Amino acid sequence: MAPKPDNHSPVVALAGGVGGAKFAAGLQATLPPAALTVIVNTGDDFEHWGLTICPDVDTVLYGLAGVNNPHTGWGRAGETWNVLTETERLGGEDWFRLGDKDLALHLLRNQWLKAGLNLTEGTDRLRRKLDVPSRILPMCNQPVRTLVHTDEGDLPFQDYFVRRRCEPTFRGLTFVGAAKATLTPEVAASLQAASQIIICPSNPYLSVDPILSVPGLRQLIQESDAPVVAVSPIVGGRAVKGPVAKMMREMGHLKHLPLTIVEHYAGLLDGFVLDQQDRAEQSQLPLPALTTDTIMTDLPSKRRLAAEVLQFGHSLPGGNRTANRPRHQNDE
Ligand code: FO1
Repeated sequence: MAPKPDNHSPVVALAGGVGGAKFAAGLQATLPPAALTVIVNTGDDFEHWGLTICPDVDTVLYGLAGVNNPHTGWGRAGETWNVLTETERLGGEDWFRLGDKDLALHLLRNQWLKAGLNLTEGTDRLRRKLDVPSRILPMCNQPVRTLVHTDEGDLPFQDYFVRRRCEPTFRGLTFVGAAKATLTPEVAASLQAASQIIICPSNPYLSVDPILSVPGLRQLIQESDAPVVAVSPIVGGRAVKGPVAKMMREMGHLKHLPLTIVEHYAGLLDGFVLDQQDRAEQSQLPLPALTTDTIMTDLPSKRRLAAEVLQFGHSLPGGNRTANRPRHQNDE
């Protein structure tokens, strides 16, 4: 039986950007202080204005610090845009909107990275400065960059997502650099000590797969005694936010999207949480499922969902996943 959550046996969440950050905020508000560790996608990271930008790490950081922009989901609340406006006036690139407060964080992190801190250390410094009680762990310290294959050719992730607004038809992904990435001691230790592992309602292809592409990470989840639960990012056959449903359609998945996601995570899950609007899909699922309201509009709804998912996870035996274990490239 996996241990109960405390500072030594954390609940570990795998998260991408906005959906992951919202759910992680609910977990943080529900669990004892420091009982949550969030492993975050860095496949969206890129270099812009000479700075390393870590959108998902920062979205989780700002969300857990309660300083995020509630309208966009990314960036800071109460942001100003002086640098961006002036950059635009001088003919610089303005398609990726970095606000003044956000930029301050980037300048500082860049200094630390240049001085020799790794991304895990830099992120930990930032979360302490923002009084975040949870640990935020980048999935790895080496650069892994998501490359999106589209009908218009290959696009770096932010070009596809922000500059092109996910318009090109999706054909597939490569996580460039993943094969050379190494598991950090912090990520490995947190997964080994986890009382429960939760895959947040993030895009399985864009946000979670890069995390699972870090060599050894998938195997640690498969070997864990802790129950592993994924929360669906689909509500009523559509994405709550972002392009997941569009991408699934472009891959030929036209219906039964919750089942498609469960199959995508085959061999990893003990349980699945789907939205009440997709209730009809539950009977198709080959594993225990919880059907509930997964829409998170405010802190009480985030907290309610988090509490339900935690309770569901702890009702599951865990560590019983070998029967439906798939053959993955990095499996023996
Ligand atoms: N998303 C946008 O759609 N437009 C932006 O201009 C933009 C700027 C931005 C700046 C900092 C940051 O941390 C995130 C930002 N995002 C922006 C969000 C982000 O690029 C994506 O939502 C994620 O990469 C997908 O999870």
